[in-house]
Amino acid sequence: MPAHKPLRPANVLAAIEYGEAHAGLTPMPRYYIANRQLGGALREVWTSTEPPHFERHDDVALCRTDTYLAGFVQTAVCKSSIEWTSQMLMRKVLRLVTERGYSRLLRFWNYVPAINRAHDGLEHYHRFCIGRHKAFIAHGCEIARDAPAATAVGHIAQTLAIFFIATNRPLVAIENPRQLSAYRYPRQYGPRSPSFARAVLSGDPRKGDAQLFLSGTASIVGHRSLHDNATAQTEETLLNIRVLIEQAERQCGALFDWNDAIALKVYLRNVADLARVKEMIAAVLPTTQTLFLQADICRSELKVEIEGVWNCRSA
Ligand code: 3EB
Repeated sequence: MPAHKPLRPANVLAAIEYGEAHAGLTPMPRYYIANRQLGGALREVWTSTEPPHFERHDDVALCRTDTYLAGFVQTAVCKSSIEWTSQMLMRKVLRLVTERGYSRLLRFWNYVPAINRAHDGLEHYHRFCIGRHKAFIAHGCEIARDAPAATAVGHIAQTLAIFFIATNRPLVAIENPRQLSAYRYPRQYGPRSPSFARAVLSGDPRKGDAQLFLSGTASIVGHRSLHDNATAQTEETLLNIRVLIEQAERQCGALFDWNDAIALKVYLRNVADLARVKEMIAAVLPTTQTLFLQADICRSELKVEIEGVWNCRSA
């Protein structure tokens, strides 16, 4: 939401600021990601109808409600330790959410330093994927059932930063029929496949109270990246998103209106693509708050990635 809008602090779980922290004495937990916000001054604000309680566990900042546990943690990594650090940090988060009774993984954002750079012949992103996968397996996760919706993009700071939301309510994982599930990607994309679901539904669609959390979605069909320019990639990505939402409707007996997007976040590799991509998104979702962020995307040929949260319609 725009930084100038008044907030009801009692219901704010977390506010995430990008680029530079906004001035102001807002009494809420603020997290900070150094990646530049493009053409706007929005902050990402997570709210709940339930009152939040704030805690710390070591270096993990936590906010819990009756239903959700959200948290933020970051740690310095050197290039030879990305795999190990990812595994340790992820294990810590998984243990923590389970110990507190919020064992269902809803949404993870992973900011990986120098994500496209390689160390000893293996890209940092692939090292992150190995560490994450080991942590999920060690925790007893069945990837196809338990993996959260996620985003993994480049962090311009030298830390691995993870923001997560877990819950004690059942979740439904949704896959995209146009895309091979990421956890089934062939080995050409790295020794361990990325552990995430294309989308996760939280809540009860029959009561008209449910939200669909879309993972970062890119111009991938099957397992291949398509198109070399941001315009065509955005077109393909929007189609992927439409198909994914339709799949969620079929699978969950839920109804989603395309225009009920609560918020979108768009990651752009190249600032030069901002105007065109912004225009394309405004053309299809004119009233949705959209935050544009400069970020490297996990495959070096990808120029754009889009994520969002959709509200379910009452039946
Ligand atoms: C893709 O579909 C694009 O590794 O957590 C998107 C969302 C992507 C999440 C992750 C990766 C991740 O494979 C990349």
